[in-house]
Amino acid sequence: MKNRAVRAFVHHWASHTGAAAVQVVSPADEPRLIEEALAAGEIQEVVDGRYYARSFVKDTARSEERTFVATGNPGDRGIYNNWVPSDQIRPKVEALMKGASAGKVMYVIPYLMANPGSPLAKWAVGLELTDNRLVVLHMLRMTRVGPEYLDAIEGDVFVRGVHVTGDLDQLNHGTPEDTRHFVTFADERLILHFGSSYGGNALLGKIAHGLRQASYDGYASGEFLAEQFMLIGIHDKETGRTHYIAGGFPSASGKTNLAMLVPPRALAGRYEATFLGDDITWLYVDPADGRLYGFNPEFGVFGVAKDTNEITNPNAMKAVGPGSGSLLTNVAYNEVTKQVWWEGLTPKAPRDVAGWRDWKGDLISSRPPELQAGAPGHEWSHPNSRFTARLANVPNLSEEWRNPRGVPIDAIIFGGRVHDREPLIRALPDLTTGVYDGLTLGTEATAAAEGKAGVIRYDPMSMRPFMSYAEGPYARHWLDLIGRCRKPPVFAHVNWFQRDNGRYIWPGYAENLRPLLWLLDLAEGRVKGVDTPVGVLPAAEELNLDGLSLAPSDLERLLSCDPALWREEAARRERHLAQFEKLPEEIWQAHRDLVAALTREAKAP
Ligand code: SPV
Ligand code: MN
Repeated sequence: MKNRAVRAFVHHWASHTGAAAVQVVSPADEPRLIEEALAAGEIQEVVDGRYYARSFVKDTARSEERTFVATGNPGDRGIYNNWVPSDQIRPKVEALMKGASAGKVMYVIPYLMANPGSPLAKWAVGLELTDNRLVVLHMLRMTRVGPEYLDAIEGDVFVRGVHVTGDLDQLNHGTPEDTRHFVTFADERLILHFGSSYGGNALLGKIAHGLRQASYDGYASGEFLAEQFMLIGIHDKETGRTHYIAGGFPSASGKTNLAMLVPPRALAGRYEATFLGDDITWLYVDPADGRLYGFNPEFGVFGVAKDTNEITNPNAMKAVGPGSGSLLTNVAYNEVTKQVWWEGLTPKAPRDVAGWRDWKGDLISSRPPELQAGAPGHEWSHPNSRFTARLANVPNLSEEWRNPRGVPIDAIIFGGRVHDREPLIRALPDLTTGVYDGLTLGTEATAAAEGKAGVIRYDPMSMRPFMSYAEGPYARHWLDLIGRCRKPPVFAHVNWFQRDNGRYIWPGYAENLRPLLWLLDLAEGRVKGVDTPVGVLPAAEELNLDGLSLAPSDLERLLSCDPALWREEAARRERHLAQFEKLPEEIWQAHRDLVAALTREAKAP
């Protein structure tokens, strides 16, 4: 590596962490690293060129409580970003990292979170140092890796990341003495993560750089947004046109399934859905045409395995299929047949349990017979088990995925899990109501997550765990940036999760294409919809339901809004928004407009 700042950074941290050796990684190292990881027992072979890994049992997901944003400016403190002053936390993390990689190789991973030539490329250059070979194998799938990306820059404009695994058994997980620290020093463009080897805790390009650092950079420069959004193209073979939709949904609520969807059979003759991204979108306005452009800064998919199957996500099944080189983490593994299984892959776990081990590595055959088929709390796979696949293996990958400019965004949608109040889709009249809607995005706690089942957890723009600066300025930046568009995207809120006594009313998955087509029709004036206090809803006959049988009463439920439930929600929103300092007046006005419309509805005869 030629860049002086890069060399100085590597020398400093190799010495600080006590690493025994330093290796610069490029994609050509993949076969050797795979051989080494197999020999070391860090991964095992899955039939036809795929690999399996188990994490430490207490290290299976991001830890929001142990994730911090640190800067020198107290004005960056928000409600959700866990802000701490840099000078307070930096010595603690450095002390924890001191000597903690002794005897290990420090891998140097130069990467780019964009296509080369992207207008945002300068914000996309990063360097991750890690003492974990499995993290390198993940990074080789999730990011564009290569020394050339750093050799190409002059000076020191790159994100510096250091990942030290730590002694995973000695970190006091979940106790007051928990020593895990995942810190983004956003105003220094420095990321220090200690105490995990899993997902976003360890792959620093993904959410530490791709979301936390990048959203801070986008705000500080005034140039762009970085959001936890999926990105999909919808191609109409009749008109020859393709529209692009970006969408924010809280973690693990179906972004990957939506982005990879295969149109239902009755619509497949006319429409094609193409994949651009399933988790992160960077957005900017091109002054040349005044449009919002977006691209996926990632190179791979780190998708939830649970419930992924041929019906929910056939494209994901191909992306992780034979010959894909994918990694599977914390699913169940059969060491005899070298197969993998996870809950929801098939309706029932394999009947012949010979050779099968659960995600913790325990033999299924050693369980009491009544638990061998799995049971709540005794699943074969972990609920946050994941597959790591390269974008190039996704069958419906858009041809535009290599376009450095990205794609023009026609619509932005938000969606959470809400069982009764949110209709299937409601279009929002303008940017301000769109931003207001994003800030009040909520999802119901499931039994597995914190909070009481059914209670709304607000997740502004689906960025709650990734916020790097305060919510008020965040809203302002959204209004200002998209406000520069001469042709701004349309906004809508979607909900696939309405229930009637526990039964999902909408079939979801591939059928989710239908409300999106309606939104595009609305944007182009082909349909009018029905005005309601919460936005424009489809008239029943406007939704293309070819090939789908839906009871008329279900359709009515899906396309209506209950003002009484919405008035309760408006009161909750008021408390939610009141937490945010410097919230733009336009957002409060949008809130008051909603309340006034709901009140008028209540008074109407
Ligand atoms: C998420 O939790 O939203 C993810 C997975 O995308 S991780 O990268 O682990 O954060
Ligand atoms: Mn995510």
